[in-house]
Amino acid sequence: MVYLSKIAVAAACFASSVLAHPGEHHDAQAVKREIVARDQMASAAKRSIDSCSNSLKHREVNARSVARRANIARDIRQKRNIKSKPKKYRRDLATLEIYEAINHNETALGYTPATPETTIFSANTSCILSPENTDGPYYVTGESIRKNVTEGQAGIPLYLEVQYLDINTCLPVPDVYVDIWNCNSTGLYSGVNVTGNEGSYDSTFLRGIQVSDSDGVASFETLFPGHYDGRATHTHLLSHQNVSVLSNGTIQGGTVSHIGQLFWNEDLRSAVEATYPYNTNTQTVVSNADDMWSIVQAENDYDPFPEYLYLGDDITDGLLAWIQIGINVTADQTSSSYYSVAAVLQADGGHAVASNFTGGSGGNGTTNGTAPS
Ligand SMILES: *[C@@H]1O[C@H](CO)[C@@H](O)[C@H](O)[C@H]1NC(C)=O
Ligand SMILES: *[C@@H]1O[C@H](CO)[C@@H](O)[C@H](O)[C@H]1NC(C)=O
Ligand SMILES: *[C@@H]1O[C@H](CO)[C@@H](O)[C@H](O)[C@H]1NC(C)=O
Ligand SMILES: *[C@@H]1O[C@H](CO)[C@@H](O)[C@H](O)[C@H]1NC(C)=O
Ligand SMILES: *[C@@H]1O[C@H](CO)[C@@H](O)[C@H](O)[C@H]1NC(C)=O
Ligand SMILES: *[C@@H]1O[C@H](CO)[C@@H](O)[C@H](O)[C@H]1NC(C)=O
Ligand SMILES: *[C@@H]1O[C@H](CO)[C@@H](O)[C@H](O)[C@H]1NC(C)=O
Ligand SMILES: *[C@@H]1O[C@H](CO)[C@@H](O)[C@H](O)[C@H]1NC(C)=O
Ligand SMILES: *[C@@H]1O[C@H](CO)[C@@H](O)[C@H](O)[C@H]1NC(C)=O
Ligand SMILES: *[C@@H]1O[C@H](CO)[C@@H](O)[C@H](O)[C@H]1NC(C)=O
Ligand SMILES: CC(=O)N[C@H]1CO[C@H](CO)[C@@H](O)[C@@H]1O
Repeated sequence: MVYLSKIAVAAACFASSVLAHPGEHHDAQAVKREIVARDQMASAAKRSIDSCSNSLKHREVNARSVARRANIARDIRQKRNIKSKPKKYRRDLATLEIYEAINHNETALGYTPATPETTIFSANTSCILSPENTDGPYYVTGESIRKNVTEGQAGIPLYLEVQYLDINTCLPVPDVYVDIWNCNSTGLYSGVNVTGNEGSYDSTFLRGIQVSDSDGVASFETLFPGHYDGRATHTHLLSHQNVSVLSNGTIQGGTVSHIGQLFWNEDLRSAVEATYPYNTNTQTVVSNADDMWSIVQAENDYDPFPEYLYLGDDITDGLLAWIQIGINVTADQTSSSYYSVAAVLQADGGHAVASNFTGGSGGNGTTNGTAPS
């Protein structure tokens, strides 16, 4: 994955008198088994995607993506009246600007098989299946289809574009309903009952669903996640297919084709954490390296970090981030132990669901960046 998950989740409730997220406790043996299973799955998917990633259609999709991202960056900057130059990190801004220029000229998007791949893959991003990862103990079903999930909370605005590609064809997958959730800038999730947010089943901040378009793209206006004890900073994503859309703007039924997490590059996380109100969070910060599963899959195959662009000079101007996620459209993760539902939101509010969360991955609080053997 995509990046999604090279890292898996980690977990670990560090021994502490204050456990902000006591539900996030994992069985080490179960985790080891699941990491092996996930690696096998990812490896099959990688072979699968390698066979089509050089196809003209796939490359055209990538070219359109570059143009679309450049457009989005321009639009948001205009909307927020940001005048300073955007900064591109992890990739050189020059590359983005080249594509931004190309974007005005549709002819230039007509890449041929002779176009160098490096020109087309603007982001050093290749689409590889993102290994499945646990959805953790805080997934809530019944959330609303909405793009802007911020509910006015304070934090760094994050415009997140997620593109789903079929690992067997390398083509975009439309009509994927994507559930997103992450903790807020001070480290708490909505919709669940955790220390600091007891019984707040009715809250919905930073949760919502978007559907992918013909280019496989779903995008959210959210906030960069904060951090909490025992886990590196991350954003959860869960993709549904073949769902029914209900008249009240929620979804029902279908399959869960992918469960994953996005991790955020350390430099970026530190820059965010230096701003208010992230810097008021007293929970322990866990680096990606210390999120025990991060080194398990430190291979070139997966890059769990989204690409990102500072929309202006200052990080508080917001970020545009994007990632491609390779999915197996015929898979259904609902019977996997990675799938666990904490609560369900209904017309009369949120309700807890008896938890069957078994961990999926993570440590037991005694490990520290050490891969299970
Ligand atoms: C559009 O792009 C094509 C292909 O790169 C180029 O030949 C043409 O001159 C461009 N037209 C304009 C108006 O930029
Ligand atoms: C991809 O990354 C490599 C190594 O960081 C860099 O040399 C190369 O220029 C990058 N390519 C693009 C298209 O950004
Ligand atoms: C998202 O919604 C909040 C209010 O819930 C609003 O303050 C904010 O401006 C919206 N964001 C965008 C990008 O429209
Ligand atoms: C994060 O959520 C908690 C629980 O709802 C709330 O008390 C806190 O104010 C929120 N943080 C921000 C920055 O809104
Ligand atoms: C929230 O969790 C606490 C501690 O586990 C428990 O005592 C309380 O009953 C729970 N509240 C609700 C509304 O589920
Ligand atoms: C995709 O999912 C199907 C159904 O679960 C499975 O049979 C197949 O092996 C998977 N493909 C890959 C590449 O993982
Ligand atoms: C866990 O609970 C959810 C929601 O009740 C259920 O759909 C799923 O099948 C359960 N998973 C397992 C592995 O039992
Ligand atoms: C949406 O409609 C479904 C079906 O009637 C219902 O079960 C669910 O509680 C409703 N959700 C909300 C948030 O109103
Ligand atoms: C945590 O996991 C380690 C390694 O598997 C094990 O040796 C240790 O006994 C476990 N500790 C607890 C409290 O479960
Ligand atoms: C965690 O791992 C790092 C790097 O291996 C090591 O330097 C550090 O001492 C470890 N911390 C604990 C508490 O074991
Ligand atoms: C069972 C079922 O309806 N599967 C469909 C789910 O959606 C994909 C496309 O998103 C179809 O290819 C499947 O046939």
